[in-house]
Amino acid sequence: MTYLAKPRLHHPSLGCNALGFTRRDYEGKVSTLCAGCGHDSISAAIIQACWELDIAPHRVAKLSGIGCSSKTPDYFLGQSHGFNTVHGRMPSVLTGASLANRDLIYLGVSGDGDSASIGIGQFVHAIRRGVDMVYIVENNGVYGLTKGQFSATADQGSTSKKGARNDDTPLDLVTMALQLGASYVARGFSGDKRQLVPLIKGALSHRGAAFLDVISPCVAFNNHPGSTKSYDYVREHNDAVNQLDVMLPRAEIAVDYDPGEAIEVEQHDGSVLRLRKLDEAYDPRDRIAAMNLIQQRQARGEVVTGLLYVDAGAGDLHGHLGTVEAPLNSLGAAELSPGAATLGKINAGMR
Ligand SMILES: Cc1ncc(C[n+]2csc(CCOP(=O)(O)OP(=O)(O)O)c2C)c(N)n1
Ligand code: SF4
Ligand SMILES: [Mg+2]
Repeated sequence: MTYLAKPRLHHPSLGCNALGFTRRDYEGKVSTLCAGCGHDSISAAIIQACWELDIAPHRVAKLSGIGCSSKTPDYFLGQSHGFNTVHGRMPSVLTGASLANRDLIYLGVSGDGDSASIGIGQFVHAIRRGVDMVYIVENNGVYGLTKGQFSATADQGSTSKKGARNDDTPLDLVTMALQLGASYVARGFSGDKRQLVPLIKGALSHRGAAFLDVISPCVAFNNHPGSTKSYDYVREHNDAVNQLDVMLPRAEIAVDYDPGEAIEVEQHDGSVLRLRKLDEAYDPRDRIAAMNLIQQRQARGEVVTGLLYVDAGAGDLHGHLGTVEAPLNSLGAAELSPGAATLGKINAGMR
């Protein structure tokens, strides 16, 4: 029933952002996912983050693969560019689009099946190349769309709805992203909007490969007592290392943190990430420490969340390749043709 359209009427009391848009202007079609699916909460957090950051919807390109998670770009940012790729192929299409037009903000949305199984090679290379993007995996530990088979992120010893045990070793996409050189790495939980919205805002303000793994329970197939991706399990085992707020260069934001030790990280665009430490010893600028902590806590069955790593000075694929600033479709013959004299020099150099 994806033909369902939301009423365009805006209540006059709805607040506007600096562009004059209400939150409704960032919504998409009515979701057709199961009621209570974590993925819908992530869509709501993306809407909130883009609205709060005053991002014009037409400046966003949202790309996805196949799965319930990959359907979600239809349910947010209805005025943005969108491309739904073949299963697991979102990262390469996003890479190509980003190279062709660096003016847009690239938001890749994927699932644990889409990224950790069929698309694992694509995930690895997009991260390793430092594509300037926000890459969100909506991680429920199962292939929701095809009725709940274990995915590669399902924990060893966790059980399916019918009681079958998963004996395979899980892939941890956060640890992989850290090892592959992602410059902004976070883990969130769809049931914690207060934590998730700032994590997405920080990622949208970041230049380089930003990766977010969001635990997102599948209420139809993976929300039972033997699951480690259920609402109950994640609430009980969630170990948040910090609380983030994003301060834009133009506006002071009131932060409702309790007093405590804080770290401030300034990003390329002048925005400041303010992190209040919940784990006093944790420094999100130390990649190795992040990998160690995740492994230690994982061995204890805990789910570490928060902004796990950030390198605000990291480069991106455009910097590595020295690409032009202008979108390729705006270049004319004068920029594209080197001219007879230059061609002559190149040819002479090869003789
Ligand atoms: C090439 C190909 N192989 C297999 C499928 C079947 N298929 C559709 S979605 C999916 C997995 C989706 O799992 P995930 O990415 O975790 O998304 P979720 O539905 O859990 O959000 C599979 C295997 C397909 N559509 N295309
Ligand atoms: S099957 Fe699972 S992942 Fe898919 S919409 Fe339903 S609850 Fe969400
Ligand atoms: Mg899944």
